[in-house]
Amino acid sequence: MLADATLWAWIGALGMFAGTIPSLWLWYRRPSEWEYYATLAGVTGIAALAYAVMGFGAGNVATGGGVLPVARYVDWLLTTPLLILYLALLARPSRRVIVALIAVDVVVIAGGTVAVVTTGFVSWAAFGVATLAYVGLVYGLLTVLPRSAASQPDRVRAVFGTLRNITVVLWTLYPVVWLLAPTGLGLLTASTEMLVFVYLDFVSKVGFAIVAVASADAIGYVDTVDGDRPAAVTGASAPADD
Ligand code: RET
Repeated sequence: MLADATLWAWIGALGMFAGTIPSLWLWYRRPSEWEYYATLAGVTGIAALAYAVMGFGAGNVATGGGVLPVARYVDWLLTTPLLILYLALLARPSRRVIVALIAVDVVVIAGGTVAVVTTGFVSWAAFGVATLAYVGLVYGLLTVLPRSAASQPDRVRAVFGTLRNITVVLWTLYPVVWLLAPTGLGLLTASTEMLVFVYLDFVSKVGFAIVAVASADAIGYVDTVDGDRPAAVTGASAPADD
């Protein structure tokens, strides 16, 4: 069982590493659009590291509620905000909206973490809080971000729509897998859970990055909120600049 989970982790690490190369390449070729490619490279690069840690069998912490794969939850905590940030770099909402979406996302992942390390009522309550936060996040992705994206040119709106849909559909499978896995109802084994999460992570990160890179022409059309020069030129107006 453990050997299987380790194998899947290494497959994940290799896949994520390979999936980082196109973003690094564009970062190098188009330095003026660096925030976009750095965000994408961060998503897959962090995941490659996290899977390598899991491949070495490190980072599993035994807790009262069960084993917490720290690398996985740290990965999610860092990369899900980056994926949201990429959507925001296309839709260009206000900074407040970006902060709110990322804050809600952190509640989702933190709630999931608490649910893993606790048992009984506390665990299910944490799962409930995380799920409610997730519903709020989906609302933001389906209604708030598109309102900002509406003022973007057609090409930007189309790419935003595709990436946003990939995100909403795939992310929604995570709590389902979590529920079926040993963390929830225990209908899946730990190695099947690992396999399914590697697959989901791969499509939601590398799939996202490949669609983003293949549609990178759209970046040239993005209108920033507080000015009509590209963020890479004004610097100050770019949400990624903190
Ligand atoms: C948990 C359990 C608690 C309830 C919910 C969850 C949602 C997790 C999500 C994770 C997404 C991860 C991604 C990783 C890599 O790209 C924490 C499983 C709602 C949405 C996209």
